[in-house]
Amino acid sequence: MKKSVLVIFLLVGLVGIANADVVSLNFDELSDGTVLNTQYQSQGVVFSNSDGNLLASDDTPGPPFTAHMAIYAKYYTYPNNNSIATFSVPVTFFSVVMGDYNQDEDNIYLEAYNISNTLIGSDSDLVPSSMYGGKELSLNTSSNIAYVKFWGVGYNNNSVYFDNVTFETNPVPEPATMLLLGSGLIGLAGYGRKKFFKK
Ligand SMILES: [Ca+2]
Ligand SMILES: [Ca+2]
Ligand SMILES: [Ca+2]
Repeated sequence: MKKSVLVIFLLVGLVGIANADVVSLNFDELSDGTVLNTQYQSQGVVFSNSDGNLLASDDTPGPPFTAHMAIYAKYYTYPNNNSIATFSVPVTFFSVVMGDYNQDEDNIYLEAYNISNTLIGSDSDLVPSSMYGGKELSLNTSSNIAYVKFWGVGYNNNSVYFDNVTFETNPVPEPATMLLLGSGLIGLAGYGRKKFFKK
């Protein structure tokens, strides 16, 4: 019996692995000043910002940032704004690194919303004033994320940079795989019953 349970878990695991798709963006391939809003549309995400375009920057505050990273165009004049990532694929995991060059404490926030604009996940942290670089925020959701908002609140120019965006698409088992899994389970049930009657 224990063996069959193990096999079922293995099968379920394989279905998940076969269909999960992880996208990681580090913006390193973009040249300084590139508008990155629609650069990754074919991978299922479009970026925007409540204050205009997002640009690739070759600044390097510190790890885990790597040049290039993202910055919003008018950060000197309007610090407290939202960056938004909107998905055209079913996403259930998202992470992003946010931070800047020391100077100020930065409270960083991440929120995920579904298609009905309902909050379905969030994360937050504090980037200390002594820190050159950033921290990672992440969230997992049980339903699909339509878009995420992320922003910082700080004393000086805010947490203007973000980098290392990762998102995972919801593993949706394909009909063929489900059929295979179903027949496997029926087979296992038969095997288990045979073994039981032998005893
Ligand atoms: Ca980077
Ligand atoms: Ca800071
Ligand atoms: Ca700051």
